[in-house]
Amino acid sequence: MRTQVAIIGAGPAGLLLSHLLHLQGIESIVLESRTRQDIESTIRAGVLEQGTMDILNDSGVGERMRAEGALHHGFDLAFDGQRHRIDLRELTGKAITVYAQHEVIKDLVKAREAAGGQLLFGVRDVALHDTATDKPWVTFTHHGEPARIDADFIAGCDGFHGVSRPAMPQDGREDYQRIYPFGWFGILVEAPPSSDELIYARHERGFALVSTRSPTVQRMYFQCDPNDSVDHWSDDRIWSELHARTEGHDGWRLTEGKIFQKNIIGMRSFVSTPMQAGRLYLAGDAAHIVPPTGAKGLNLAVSDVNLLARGIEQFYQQGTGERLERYTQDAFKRIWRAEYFSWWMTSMLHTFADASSFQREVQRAELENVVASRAMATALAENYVGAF
Ligand code: RFL
Ligand code: PHB
Repeated sequence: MRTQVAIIGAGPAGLLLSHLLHLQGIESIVLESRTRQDIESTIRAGVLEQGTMDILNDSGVGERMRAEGALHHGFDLAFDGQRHRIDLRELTGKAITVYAQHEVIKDLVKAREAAGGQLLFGVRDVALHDTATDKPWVTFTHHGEPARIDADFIAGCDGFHGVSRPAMPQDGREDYQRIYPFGWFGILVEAPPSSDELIYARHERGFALVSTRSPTVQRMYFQCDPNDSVDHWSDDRIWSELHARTEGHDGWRLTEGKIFQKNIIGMRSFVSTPMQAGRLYLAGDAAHIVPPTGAKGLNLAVSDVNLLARGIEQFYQQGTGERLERYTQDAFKRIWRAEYFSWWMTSMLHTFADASSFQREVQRAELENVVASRAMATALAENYVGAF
């Protein structure tokens, strides 16, 4: 097989890249190790920044998001028994949309299929070759048969555990990493929303987040031991923890419902540099990870591939690699802002077992500062909506 761009991974990064390239008349083939059913049902992110919505709308895949996504103009920060609203619209003129990542995936897969795009699911043994030359190629196994794609470019969109980053030359690579000493326990619940907007809560027992998926399905998280097991958490134990961490003095109560999914996720900040070598380019979680507190991961994947698509487009249409050459440099501006913001939100809202009493008081004072100072609240809001 031969194509212009071989894309490894059908997450939001790989699928959107393939879609954006197609709109410019550039061919690609997407290789995905999981099944279509699997990628269309894995529960992950939920918050889309304005810039992400704009890219999905402008590229013609935003119809269902506009109809079914929920536009949120603010969220609450809860601590010391009080809730404080961060008014995103008033502070930034922007909003966010809550629309599940797997719904974005469904919309993109449908658009690629409608356009006759090639998505190969269930591939195995993907390996990258000659990425330092202008004739890179990929080998893999599909339906038990060995296969090969020759391409002009390879886009590594295969997430944190993929094969693309390890295939980058190790000389001159630098990785930046912070692993947090806690995880998030996530649940999906059949219930009406408890709140019109998201609630980020800091409590002595640990962080909690009340989010939503639809009028009938809610998403909630609470800070936990990353090595804990969901089997240790009965529904009753989960509810008592969530009630304790989110409810305060104003009479607001969390609505319970049937818990139909439980999972624990680890938390890390990670950046691998450079994001390109020869004809291999990394995008999304393959190159960087943020803890979910700032809701930035999916949005960064989208902004990476938007840059990469424009670079590849310039290469074919104007015959210059100038944008591609500065891809890492351009992408890094947003990436490090988002890394900073996600680290900051995580540090401000979680409890750290080894924190001294001094550190705990300073952390509380920081939250008070954020809600008392319009300047601080504006900085938080600008980062949250991605106005940078
Ligand atoms: P993905 O989504 O991991 O997709 C990579 C794809 O590559 C495939 N793959 C391979 N295919 C072929 N061969 C191989 N060797 C392969 N190895 C892997 C995988 O099967 C997969 O389909 O990466 P991508 O596209 O870069 O997208 C990144 C986002 O998925 C991620 O950043 C977000 O989900 C992070 N995130 C959030 N981001 C937000 O912007 N807003 C949020 O509200 C938000 N909440 C979250 C989150 C992530 C979470 N988890 C589970 C870590 C909440 C949670 C709980
Ligand atoms: C989610 O709804 O999954 C979600 C929302 C906000 C976050 C992280 C995850 O910061």
